[in-house]
Amino acid sequence: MPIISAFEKELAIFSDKLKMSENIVIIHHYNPDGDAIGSSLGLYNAIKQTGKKVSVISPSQFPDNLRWLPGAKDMKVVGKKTQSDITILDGADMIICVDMNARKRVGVIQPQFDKSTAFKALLDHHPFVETFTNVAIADTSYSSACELVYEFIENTFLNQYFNTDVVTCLYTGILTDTGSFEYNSSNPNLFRVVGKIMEYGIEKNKIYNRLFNAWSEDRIRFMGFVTCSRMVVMPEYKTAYIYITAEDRRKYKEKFGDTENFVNIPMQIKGIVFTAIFIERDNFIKASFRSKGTFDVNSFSAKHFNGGGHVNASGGESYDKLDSTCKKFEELVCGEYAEELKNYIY
Ligand SMILES: [Mn+2]
Repeated sequence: MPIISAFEKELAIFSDKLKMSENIVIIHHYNPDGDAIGSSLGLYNAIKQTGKKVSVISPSQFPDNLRWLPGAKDMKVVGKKTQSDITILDGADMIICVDMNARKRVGVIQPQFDKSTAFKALLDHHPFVETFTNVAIADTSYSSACELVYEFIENTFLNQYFNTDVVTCLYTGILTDTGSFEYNSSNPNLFRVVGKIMEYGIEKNKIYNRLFNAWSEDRIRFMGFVTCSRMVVMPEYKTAYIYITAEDRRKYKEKFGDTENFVNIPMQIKGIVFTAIFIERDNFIKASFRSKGTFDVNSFSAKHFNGGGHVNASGGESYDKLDSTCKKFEELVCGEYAEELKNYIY
């Protein structure tokens, strides 16, 4: 049974408002990934066919390997510098937020977002969803916002607008948020949705190659360097982490998204259950965490690194220097979390 059937009341309100609205804006979280872009564009391509005015705002730049997605060229990408130019929210009578659990995740457009009197709605699959919209359909059983958007379209008047473009976008987010069905993918409903998507005749292998076999030579060499010289393994604690300096990023001509999956590299070592990456950015250290099993990196990051996300994948940040951030992480692993990690069975 579709997960969305538990949201009968919300679905009715959401669908009615959407039917009545004439100027719809879709927003996802800043630093968008395949799921944020895929769910926005999947919904966009469906709503576009109704004749309503619809647009997607990306609160920051998005990875190059998503540029080919149907509708990507129509997205309004907001940067720090263009913040004041954004008046597009002014005429909106409905704002749909996808793949985000808190208003601060809209990034630089938050002032406009807060000011807007448009009806606000949310489709999300993160834990700890803040109440910041008029209606919300949010459930962590979904692998991805894209799986949820599929069910949303399926259960509203939009269901007549499924086509190859719509499902190509949705399949993209499902692939990226599950690591090609490696994690977050144990719910049978996901495979029901994927089965439906396949019926539209998507170019499954081409999508995979465009997403995952599309790096620059510099990035592949960067990955090799990082694995060789920037990976710290703590076998006793089943933990490993990677750190990257600003100089490393310059040397390997880092482009947006290049370091995206580096946090998963140490996870391929037998026995490792907890990984982290710390990247020296302009004014802060960007952190990401991954785990296998029940070790909760969402609360780990929320407690120690000003972040959050999912049980097995989360982000965070630190305003210390890179070396003291790494030291803090090692101290947590060897201290507060030592017993849990040493005895962790997976
Ligand atoms: Mn997501």
